[in-house]
Amino acid sequence: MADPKHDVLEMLEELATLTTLDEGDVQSFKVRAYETAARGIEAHVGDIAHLTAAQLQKIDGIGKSTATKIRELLDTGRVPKLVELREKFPASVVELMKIQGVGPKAVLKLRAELGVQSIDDLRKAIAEQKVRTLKGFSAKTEEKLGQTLARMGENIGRAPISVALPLAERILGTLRDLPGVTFAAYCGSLRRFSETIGDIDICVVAADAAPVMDAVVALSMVDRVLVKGATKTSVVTRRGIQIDVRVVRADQVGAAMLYFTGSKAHNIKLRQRAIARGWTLNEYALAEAEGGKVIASETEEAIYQALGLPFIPPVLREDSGEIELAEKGALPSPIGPVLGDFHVHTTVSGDGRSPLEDMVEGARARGYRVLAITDHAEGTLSGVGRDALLEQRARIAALQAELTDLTLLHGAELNIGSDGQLDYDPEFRALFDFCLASVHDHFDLSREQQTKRIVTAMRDPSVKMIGHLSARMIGGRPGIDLDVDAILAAAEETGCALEVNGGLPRLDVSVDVMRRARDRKVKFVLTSDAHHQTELERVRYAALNAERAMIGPDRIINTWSKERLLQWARHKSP
Ligand code: DGT
Ligand code: CA
Ligand code: CA
Ligand code: ZN
Repeated sequence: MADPKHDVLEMLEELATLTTLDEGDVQSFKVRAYETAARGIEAHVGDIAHLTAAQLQKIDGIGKSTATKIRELLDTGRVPKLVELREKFPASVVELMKIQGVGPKAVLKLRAELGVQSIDDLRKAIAEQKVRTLKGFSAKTEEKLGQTLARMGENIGRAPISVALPLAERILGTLRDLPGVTFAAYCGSLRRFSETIGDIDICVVAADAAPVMDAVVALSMVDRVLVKGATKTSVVTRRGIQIDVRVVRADQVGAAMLYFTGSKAHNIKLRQRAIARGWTLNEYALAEAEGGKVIASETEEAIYQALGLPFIPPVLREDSGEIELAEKGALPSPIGPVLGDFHVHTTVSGDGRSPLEDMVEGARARGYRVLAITDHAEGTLSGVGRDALLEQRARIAALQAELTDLTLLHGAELNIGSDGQLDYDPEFRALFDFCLASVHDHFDLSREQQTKRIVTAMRDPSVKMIGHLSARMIGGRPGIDLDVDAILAAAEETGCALEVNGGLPRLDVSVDVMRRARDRKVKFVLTSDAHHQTELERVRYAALNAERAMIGPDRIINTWSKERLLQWARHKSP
């Protein structure tokens, strides 16, 4: 097993989902138990593979029956309870729970009374107006469901990047461990860092392709095999995600990665450049059209260079002007080192999972110069009262006394109320070094109200940054309705920055909003919104997203000098 901890977490998550269905209740005691156990495992430092069931039970949140299941998974790879639940609830039924507003009770009812076994079945049932005949449903709820399905539209069947990326990394871990494998990487939309992923494409270089193909079909998450060929295998996971793995030759891996990274539109433009030079470009090589002499194939850089272009980062390969910019040598500069994080939680927030000391240690390990501790303020469900915050301030001051290079800022993530009101009072807020403010509720207000509440928060002197502007969850909740231009104008006018949240379910602000801000003097901050020490690394996802939107380092506050950074944190001005 490549990463036992990851496998255990995945099992607990699957057990929680399936048990939700089995019990018909999201709040069921058993579901909670799996979720608590997952948090315990996640927070556990050190190897879990060698722990006995009794030792596992000593980890916070793990009871006897969960400990037994973990051992079953680690020892035999087969957990009878999981097998039983999977038989009861096939993947297509579980998928119904992804629809917003459809809970376990509704899934069970739709299945028992209308025989709905998949999203397609549900579409049909809605079209035939059968759903409204069920007890607890009405014509109105049926219509709403139809609208939700329509809105999910082409994203249905696509996996959010928060699911696809960890899955892909896990598969790569397994493949890289195989003897004879010298290279394994994902390409496709995942490498371009798209928000949703149709399927996961992986390229592998190996001495012998057969063991790689065998390993792919033997992956623990595989539900069914679509194709198993000599060099290409496609499988579908139990969560319905397709994975295409191709074994390619070492001297052709550049051409393969370029081709399978896409996008298709980017590839077509490149191929046109090749043709104009009397060459061909495919997944094997850039070569002369006549005679087939290879010009470049081993690296992407060599192929771009032969085509008269600098290397184009994968996140830009959408044919949205990147080739033209590359040709002129005008691609935006890469985003330089990040000097610090401005959105970080600790165990003082109800939902934080690492103590202050660990978060500070994590920041130090990353070489940060600045770290703002921003636990949830009292207006949020998991928020903190004044006394606890003052106590935290004293702890931060004590830690600061031991630090030389790293400056700690004490802050809070304020909640933006429905009218733009903020937590505490202006005097108390003025005592913070740095506050961000974010929307955590009232998602259904009108565009006008949503815009107004955020602009009101931006104008408050204590608010230096708006956190996760739209409050969306990719693959889950849609963002709030906003007049983006009005928000951008207010950001320009007030100097209030917009957060580029690197949490994968959020990635908020979106690339789309950043693109619309390109011609304005809006400032951005890359953050991790870490609730655990290990999540500090998510700041790199924020950087990738800023890169996708072609936002240069001059607009990203936490790549500036430390002096300038602190000045902004205190006064909202550069
Ligand atoms: P997805 O999977 O829908 O999120 O998006 P992609 O971009 O990963 O698309 P996919 O998996 O169908 O194909 C992977 C890459 O392979 C794609 O980005 C470009 C390349 N590719 C696939 N089919 C074609 C094709 O017909 N022509 C060209 N030029 N490239 C193709
Ligand atoms: Ca793909
Ligand atoms: Ca594919
Ligand atoms: Zn937060």
